[in-house]
This record gives sequence, C-alpha cells and structure tokens, in this order.
Amino acid sequence: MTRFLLCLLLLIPALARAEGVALPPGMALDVLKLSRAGLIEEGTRLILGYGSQDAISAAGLELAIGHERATRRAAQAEQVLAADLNGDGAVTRAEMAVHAGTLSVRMRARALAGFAAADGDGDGRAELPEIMAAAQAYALERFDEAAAERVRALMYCDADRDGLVTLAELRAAGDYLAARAEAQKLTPAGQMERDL
Ligand SMILES: [Ca+2]
Ligand SMILES: [Ca+2]
Repeated sequence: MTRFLLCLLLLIPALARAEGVALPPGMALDVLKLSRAGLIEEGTRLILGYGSQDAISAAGLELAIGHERATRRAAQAEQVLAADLNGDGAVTRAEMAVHAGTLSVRMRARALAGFAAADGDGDGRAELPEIMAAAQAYALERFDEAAAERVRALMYCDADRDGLVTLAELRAAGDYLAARAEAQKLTPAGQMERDL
C-alpha cells in the first residue's frame, strides 16, 4: 500500500502536466520510473474491490478509505475487547492483566497500549465507548488524511474526465508513466525536468 501511495503521489504532477492542468506547488517530476507496476497492481485492487464494472468513482475511493480505517479500528478494538473476560462490555486492569499474560511480547505491548489509550482517565477501567473511541483515533492516525488524499489521487487517471477510472485508463496511465520515466532517463530535457 505504501508503495502505491507513493506512486500516486508522484503521479499527480505528471498527469496534471499531461492534461495541461497547473501542477501542485513543490511537486517534483522525477517520478515515473517507479510507478507503473505499483500503480496498476494497487489501482486494480481498488477498482475490483470498491468499484463496479471495472471502473471506480471518487465515491468508490471513499469506500476504500473507509475500509482501510475500519480494518485498523476493528483490529485495535479487538486488542482490548479480547480481555473482557466477563463479557460486561468493559475491560478492567485486572482482566487485561490476565489476557496480556497469555500473549507474545509484541502483542502484549500492543494490548497494554490499547488499554492505556482507552482508559483515558486512568481509573483502571475502559468502557466500550472509550475502547471504540480510542480505536477510531488509532485508525485515523494510522491511515491519516494524507494517506486518504493519496488514494483519492487515483482520480488523476480519469483521462476522459467522466468521473470514473477504468482499468483501461489505469493501464494507460501506467504506460504513460513508464514512457515518461524512459524519456527522462534518456534525454537531457528529462534531466532538466527532474531538476525543476
Ligand atoms: Ca469486563
Ligand atoms: Ca474515465
């Protein structure tokens, strides 16, 4: 995912330039050689996972972003809720101690950190709403707005501007990136562009 996000970030100025759109300030252009494989692999995953009929809209990308966060939120909440031994919807420090004692060092650290975050007032008890709020904060930190913006940047592949990115447009964007990377490698102009 990270590599894909990087590819998308790097893709923005190139495609914006190709379409005659003003470039975002501060974006470098020396980008394209990294991008085709990651763009096609991850763009295809997004289209097949969150689009329909081999195309995805901006709304579909929002679903993908929501799912990224939901996955992280659920996993983080589970770290704490697995310690609710009596099933009353709250986790006490004593319950967490029993649960944490059965875990590997790595998972124990994660569970204890999750409990500490959920027990914001430090009274040794984390209620379900606190656990979910802490898990939500964790998810928003791990998949933050910058990460979401990089997913939204897939829409730069919408060459015909109909609001959908198709697999064909994705492949065309990948080909464009590869060709541009090649040109930049081979020409002095490419070197100059990289320096812009
Ligand atoms: Ca409990
Ligand atoms: Ca389109």
